[in-house]
Amino acid sequence: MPEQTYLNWPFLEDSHRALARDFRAWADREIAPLAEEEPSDEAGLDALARELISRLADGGWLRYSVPAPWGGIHETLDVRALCLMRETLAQYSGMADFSFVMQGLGSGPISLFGSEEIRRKYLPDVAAGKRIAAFALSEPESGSDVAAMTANARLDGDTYILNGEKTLISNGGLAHQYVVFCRTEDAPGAKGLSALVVDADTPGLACTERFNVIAPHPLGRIKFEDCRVPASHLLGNPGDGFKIAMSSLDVFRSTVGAAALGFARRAQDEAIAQARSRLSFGKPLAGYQLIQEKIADMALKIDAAALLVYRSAWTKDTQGARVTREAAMAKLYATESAQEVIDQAVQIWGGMGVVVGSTVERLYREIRALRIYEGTSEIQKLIIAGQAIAAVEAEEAAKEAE
Ligand code: COS
Repeated sequence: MPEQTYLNWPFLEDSHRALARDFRAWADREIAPLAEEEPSDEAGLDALARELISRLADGGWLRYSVPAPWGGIHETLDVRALCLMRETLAQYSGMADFSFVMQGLGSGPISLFGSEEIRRKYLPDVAAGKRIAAFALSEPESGSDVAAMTANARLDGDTYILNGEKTLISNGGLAHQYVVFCRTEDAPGAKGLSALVVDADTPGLACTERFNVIAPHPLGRIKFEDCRVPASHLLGNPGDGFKIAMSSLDVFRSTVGAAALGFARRAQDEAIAQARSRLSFGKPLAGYQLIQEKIADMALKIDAAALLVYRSAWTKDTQGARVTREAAMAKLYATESAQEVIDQAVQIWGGMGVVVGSTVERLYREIRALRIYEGTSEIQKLIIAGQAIAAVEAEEAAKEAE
């Protein structure tokens, strides 16, 4: 079991400590037996995702994905709980982490901006695992540059007519509903976007491709051809789409860092176990200073990442405001450093570390996408720099105004 002293940090409350303990005990029973499963075909992946969602729902854990009035545990999404749970699941299985978080991210815009009617219609079923959720933002020609999207919806009476394409959508082809970001207004760039909840069985909606990625997860391309979506499925106001997307990412980006942290902790455990048991030149690897240096680097990076992740989650939970900067730092550092930690774990495992099916080999593939999705590392750097410069400019402007 990985080192647990971080659970005593002041960012967490006793309820979080209890959650971490109970959830780990549950995951040990219910998720560990599925951890080695890595189907690469569509049917196998979908079956595994459904099984994981059903187990998480039966355990009551998906209730952390939505707010209390609509089937959830907490009044608002509790980012520290989400982080602890992703961190734990990632230590067992990347797919379990994926299936868990997509219920939250896929329904996050509904939790944050949905009308009472829309929340009541979708969220309790998401919390019960009866509906699978998806977040449809990226397009073939618009990933980092969200404002460049071309999917569009035009109002016709009391329905929107939606056209366009979304790609690399998690749960694409498996989900029961998609939060689709699209252009509805004449306003340029970010100001013209809106968010609509679209049922998967809407005529004109089709999953046209499934992607085979290095760490298999259900990912699809979704096409919308004259899909009629009730106007009541609009989240927030027309033109709020960009803010809805960014506010959702403000909640979930810290949790990406937490998942990376889980992969890194598992890699460190695997590395230490190997370093202690593997003999080389007559003594365990752990007796060599070059190996000790790697283990020290791992421990340092893991603690630094955990500090950034739980600082960001705590800030969001206790201050409620935008945590764009904190979340960007947490995601950037935790994912980049986890990649380095896992790479060193593979190095300590030597040849066995690159044999397909070994735990460190799986982690090596699992971590890679986290440096890309929900904002690439490069985008996180732009956000951090932008905020640092803006803070100095704001201070100067305040001084001038005095
Ligand atoms: N919460 C609420 N509002 C936000 C926000 C947030 N976190 N971030 C930005 N906004 C608002 C801004 O306040 C601004 O509103 P006003 O025009 O009313 O002032 C508006 O949104 C535009 O913001 P900004 O000018 O900062 O946007 P930019 O176009 O400069 O930059 C980046 C946006 C590049 C940072 C953004 O597009 C981004 O994060 N891209 C990555 C997207 C991503 O994660 N893609 C992966 C798909 S999900 S797997």
